[in-house]
Amino acid sequence: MWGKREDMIVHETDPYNAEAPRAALAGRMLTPVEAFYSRNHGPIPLIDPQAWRLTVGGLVTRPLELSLEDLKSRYPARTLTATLQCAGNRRAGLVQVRDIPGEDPWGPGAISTARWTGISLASVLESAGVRPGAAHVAFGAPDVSQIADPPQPFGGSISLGKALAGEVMLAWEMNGQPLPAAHGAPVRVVVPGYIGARSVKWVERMTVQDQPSGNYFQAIAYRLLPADADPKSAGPGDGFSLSVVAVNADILQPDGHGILRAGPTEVTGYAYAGDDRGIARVDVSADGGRNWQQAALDGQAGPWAWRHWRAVIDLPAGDTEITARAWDTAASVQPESPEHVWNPKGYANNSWARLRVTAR
Ligand SMILES: Nc1nc2c(c(=O)[nH]1)N[C@H]1C(S)=C(S)[C@@H](COP(=O)(O)O)O[C@H]1N2
Ligand SMILES: [Mo]
Repeated sequence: MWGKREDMIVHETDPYNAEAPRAALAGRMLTPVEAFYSRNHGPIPLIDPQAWRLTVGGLVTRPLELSLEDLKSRYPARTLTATLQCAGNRRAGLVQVRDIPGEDPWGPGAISTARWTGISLASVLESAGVRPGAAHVAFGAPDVSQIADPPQPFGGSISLGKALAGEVMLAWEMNGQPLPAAHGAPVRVVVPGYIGARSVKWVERMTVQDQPSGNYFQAIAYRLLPADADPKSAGPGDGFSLSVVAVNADILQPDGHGILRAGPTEVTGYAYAGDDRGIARVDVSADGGRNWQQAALDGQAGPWAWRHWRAVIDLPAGDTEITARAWDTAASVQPESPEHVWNPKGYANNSWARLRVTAR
């Protein structure tokens, strides 16, 4: 379905929501498009690239209407490797603490990395001329979500400061291929370092404004509520808005299936931190965090990409819980327990990676 691997873990078919199994992400700096997670709140639209237009309005001196050809011919093209992580990545760990009705129990695969080709959003904003009073850039898409209350097209916004930082892109290619429908064809926003929800797919409207977007997925969903809040009655402005991704990591290999051989065992995984944070260190433990050893970090595919890591542990016979935790360059470390970060919508679980394995 949608050009994905047969072994994708499909949480929903309509709308399509799927992540790759751990093994499909292991050891790959770039995620093949067929393994890249897909997160949708409504039906995937099929858009004629010839007919597609992007309007730029709001607090600008020159409102624009741009075709795909305009984007390609008027602005300098660029390519950037960036990781996208859904705010719901690793929600399954929170669900084990307490049920989270109405949200998919994503495993560690709601994160993927691609080489994105397109243009810098800043160059479009520059050509439109941002007027005084502007503080946010809102994005609108055509996919109408029945999950929203009331049902509405998907949208969101980022601060003007982030929008003008060079890394935010309007992209039409991933990994050298035109964007497939499931990833936003013909053009999507890519906001490196922020939760995936801000990387609006099939973008057709950009509005420069003095406030964040009033869209359901900015004003109500993708906000972190206190643990005792009722998500069904949450209104605009409750909790706080999610944007920058906190330090996170998970284990990709072993993958928890089958029986391993006791003895030296290679453990690999990913670590990621948003915005100007990098991964400084990853620790791995085979005894619940009493003793840690440092993993080796694989090469870095640029400042906006995840970091893969590997360590060889001495795996005892029997059942073991392997744990891992990453530190970022600001010395933030992942919290030990999902109980500490549990929230009613199940966002931003960055507690220690934990994987149960059996060895003989
Ligand atoms: N128009 C639109 N854009 C969207 C979404 C959506 O449902 N509709 N989902 C968002 C969310 S929550 C995430 S995590 C990313 C996922 O991007 P992907 O499907 O390319 O992995 O797209 C974001 N952009
Ligand atoms: Mo997401």
